Amino acid sequence: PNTIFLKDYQPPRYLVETLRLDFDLHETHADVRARLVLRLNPQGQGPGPLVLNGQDMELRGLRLDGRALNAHEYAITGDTLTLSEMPESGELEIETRIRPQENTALEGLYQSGGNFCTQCEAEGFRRISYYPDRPDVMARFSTRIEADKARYPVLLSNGNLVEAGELGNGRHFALWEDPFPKPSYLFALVAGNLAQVADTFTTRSGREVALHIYVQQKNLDKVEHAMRSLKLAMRWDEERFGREYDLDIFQIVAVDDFNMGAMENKGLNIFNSKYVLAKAETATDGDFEGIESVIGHEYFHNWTGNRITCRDWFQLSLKEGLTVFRDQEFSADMGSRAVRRIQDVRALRSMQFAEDAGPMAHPVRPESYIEINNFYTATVYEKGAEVIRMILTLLGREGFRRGMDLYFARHDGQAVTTDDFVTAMADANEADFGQFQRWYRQAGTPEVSANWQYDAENRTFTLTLSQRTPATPGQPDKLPLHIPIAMALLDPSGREMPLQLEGEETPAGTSRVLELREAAQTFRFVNLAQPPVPSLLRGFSAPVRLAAEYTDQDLVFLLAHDPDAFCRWEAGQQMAIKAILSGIQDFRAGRRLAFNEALADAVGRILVDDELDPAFAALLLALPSETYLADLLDVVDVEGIHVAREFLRQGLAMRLKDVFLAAYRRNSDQGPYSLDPEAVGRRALRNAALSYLMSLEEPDMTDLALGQYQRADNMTDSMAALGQLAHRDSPVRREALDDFYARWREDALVLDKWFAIQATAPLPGVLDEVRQLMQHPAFEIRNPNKVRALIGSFARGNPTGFHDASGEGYAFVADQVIHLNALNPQIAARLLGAFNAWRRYDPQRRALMQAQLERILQTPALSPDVYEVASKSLA
Ligand code: BAL
Ligand code: ZN
Repeated sequence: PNTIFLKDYQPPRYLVETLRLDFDLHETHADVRARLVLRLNPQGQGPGPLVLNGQDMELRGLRLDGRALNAHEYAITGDTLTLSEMPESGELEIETRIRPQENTALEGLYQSGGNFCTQCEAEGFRRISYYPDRPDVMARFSTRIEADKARYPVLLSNGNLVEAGELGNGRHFALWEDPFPKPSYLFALVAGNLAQVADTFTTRSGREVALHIYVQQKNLDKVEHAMRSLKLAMRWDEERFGREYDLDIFQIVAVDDFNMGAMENKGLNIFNSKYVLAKAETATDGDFEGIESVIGHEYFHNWTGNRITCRDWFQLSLKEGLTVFRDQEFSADMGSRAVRRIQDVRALRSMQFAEDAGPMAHPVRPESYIEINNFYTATVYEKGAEVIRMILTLLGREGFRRGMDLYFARHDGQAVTTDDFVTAMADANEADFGQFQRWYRQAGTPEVSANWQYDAENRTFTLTLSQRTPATPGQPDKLPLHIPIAMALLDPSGREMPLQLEGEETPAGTSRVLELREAAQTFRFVNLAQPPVPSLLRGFSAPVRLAAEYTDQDLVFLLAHDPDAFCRWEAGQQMAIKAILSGIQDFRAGRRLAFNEALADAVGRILVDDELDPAFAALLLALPSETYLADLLDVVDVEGIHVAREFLRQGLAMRLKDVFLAAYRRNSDQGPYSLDPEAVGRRALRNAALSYLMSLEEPDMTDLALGQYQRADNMTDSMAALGQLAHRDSPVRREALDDFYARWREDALVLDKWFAIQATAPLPGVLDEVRQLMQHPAFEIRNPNKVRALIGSFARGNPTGFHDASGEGYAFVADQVIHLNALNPQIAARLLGAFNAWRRYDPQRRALMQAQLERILQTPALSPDVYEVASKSLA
């Protein structure tokens, strides 16, 4: 397979002004006619051959300005069609036949649940028609769809419906026109038997927009939350960023078979049904939050992604990092900002930090790829969002808005680069982001060290910050980054002290952002009558690993007093990490594990603190994930991490059983189910308490969980209880799982939870259960949600199962990767990512994982997706 390099970028030779698509949909195939009005790109390389992309299709007609082309006038090689002679302008008509019914890769046009739908990002359009399938070719599309009316009563595409009608012989048609030029990756088509929920939204300039959400008839009662989220997102983008919706209609279609979460096609978003369908009985609070954020995310793409798109796929973070940042801000404004921030940091640390430390590490703007599908990563998305957030931190809210306004004004209708984005930010603020641009180019998670001294005599506090970014594949040496470190100094009562740097005449506020630009820098604060405790990296102001010289007392103090919620939470995490790491050492040395009593005091105080937001309290109680702990060790100790973490949980539960029980009960009498943040927080806190209580492995605690499971009127409480019962070897385990299945056997999304809960059980024999579940009638290997729920959860969410010393977990997952390679390469490559950290394990596990990677690499007909991940892992 070929490697594509950013440095080889060339503007397109020809542009497409308009594209007319005619689809004739049948039961065994689809016929597609494309008419492209082409003209020479004045910014291109001048006249020459026209190269179009196309894959898995049969060419049935090719005409230029009405004349059928002879065989010697074009050539099809591999996945391209080349016209040797192309005039400066002309109309090219291409007829192709494709087979959506046989498309298991779920890219291009395919079928899901008997309906037709599309997924074109990144390079799926080339499976629909020959076309310059690259984001810098933006055309005005019109799409006519013809199909059997009884089977496919709903016919949708991008833009506005301009005509529809009957055709006799049971067929009908619809014609859609999208007035906004767009790249092919934003094309969408849906034809199916779907029910509609309709609403309207009035934009701030008074235009009425029709909002239509399409789902299967049986799911009509699960759409309300998605519709509400959409309207909130539309209002929020007007208020926060001045962005108004631009078409008369906005449509969302939910499909069950989807590789990603959702897709932002212009005016016709297609969603994985997981991110649309919810009601209290079937969806957890986390699902509701996920829907709000993904609905927002796809809607926000209308401006950051669609109106302004990427020049090439190396610029993916231009739209994804920015849009994740926007959806994070949206969710923060809809609920608790502090809670959302901590959740985002947890996700970043457990996924992106691991990616940055592994063989697939790449910059936010990669320099090369084999398969672009492999670069829809936590680095491009979540680290990309952190980079945007740092710009906000450096410029302040108003300056950031000025930069966004200039970006929209300058680049609307264009396909641009991350450099263009940063330049707009800099220009609007007369700021220098030259060094900052390294964040886009350098891979790896920077390590920032902080140490300090208080000089009582001179009343000064000297803070030294230094930075270093570890080597990553292809990037041995790194330059210093421009890192915003938000900070404050706390007096012994926890109040922020006035901050005056040496050389400043007066103090400037009580919290500020230090700009670390050098490898090491010293900041001296003056006029401090008492020794402060520094509060550093407030709000997680940069995506770095901070090593700060805190004593145990400092951490206790910060956990109790820091006004910054992130730093407060982080102090608790650091205490837990210290305790677990020391437990791992004991475990390795064959010693009895020692319990740190200071932690029990701290947790006890959290549990009785009535002032705390319960959602925040629940986050404080959540122990660092096994994945994040693994990331902190030089050599991952699978058993040690699990044992030490459970020892801490059980130790806390033993010492604080009554307090946990009281917190459980206090947060139980909630009255009728509600989704307001207070009620969500109370459920989170009570279920956190339950997880500690269950670690006691006492029969009355099992009864508590069973009672909760039986009485629950909502999926959050039901799943929390079932998870506890299913993850312990209790006599009621099987009974509860069977009961859950019997109750939800008709609901595919709920069954995904049932699969995942079993796949993540830290119990012996789990792999056999997973194998059996693959034979279950509700399991379907062609459905990505099922693969993620069962196999993905085992590979990534069950460290003791996947890394079982026998190596059977590895062999099993490798078998599935090989099987999926032929069906759905994107999903296969994602699953294979579970092996990425193989070099960080003990020699036995390392050898076992390496052998599986080699076996995969030797598989015949390996997709570029799987080839890239396997070969880079072994490199
Ligand atoms: N553009 C792919 C799906 C998403 O990030 O919205
Ligand atoms: Zn996106």
